[in-house]
Amino acid sequence: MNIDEAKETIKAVLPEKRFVHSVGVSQTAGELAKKYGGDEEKARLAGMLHDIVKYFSDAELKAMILRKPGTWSDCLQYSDKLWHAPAGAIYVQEKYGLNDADLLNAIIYHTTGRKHMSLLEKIIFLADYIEPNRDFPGVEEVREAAKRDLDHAVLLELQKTITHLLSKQQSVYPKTFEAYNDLVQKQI
Ligand code: DGI
Ligand code: FE
Ligand code: FE
Ligand code: FE
Repeated sequence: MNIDEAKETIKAVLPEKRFVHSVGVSQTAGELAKKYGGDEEKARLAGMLHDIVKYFSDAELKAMILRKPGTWSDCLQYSDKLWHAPAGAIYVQEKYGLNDADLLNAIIYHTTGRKHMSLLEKIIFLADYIEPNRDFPGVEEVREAAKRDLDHAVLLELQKTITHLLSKQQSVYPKTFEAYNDLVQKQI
């Protein structure tokens, strides 16, 4: 599947606003890949597809995750907002035969992050947060950091996300904490 095919596919299944977000993530991911020495094509494709099952029902997402158990399956014990990420990877693998492990992991972990993220995983995690259509408190700070230091930008995103979840007394998926701890220990 190439980027144009991916774009057509998501245009058909996503509402306009989510389609525009996905195109923004694709473009931002391509720019980050160029800047940080990643595979631009793969970054753009992963960005385009990352939210492909966002509007599937919780029952469908849960069934997909149960059908293909893995390290991501524990997300079923946490917020249902996490489910579209691993389910999206399962979907593009089964429906479109995409088998690149790094691309699939970038989709699986685009919402939560995890420790020891690959370059592509960091790029998609960050692009999802800072693409041009995003507008929430603190996003500009992360955009600025992304121009200078990828790890620092990912760490800032994790810090802001965790803080936001705590402020609303919501659960935090353990892999999100692990991602934070992994990167905070690398900062001087
Ligand atoms: O699908 P998007 O809206 O583009 O963005 P996303 O896939 O990053 O979803 C983010 C949502 O997930 C946001 O509303 C916060 C929520 N969320 C719930 N629990 C957790 C969580 N995000 C993280 N990183 N960790 C959690 O434990
Ligand atoms: Fe998402
Ligand atoms: Fe995100
Ligand atoms: Fe997204």
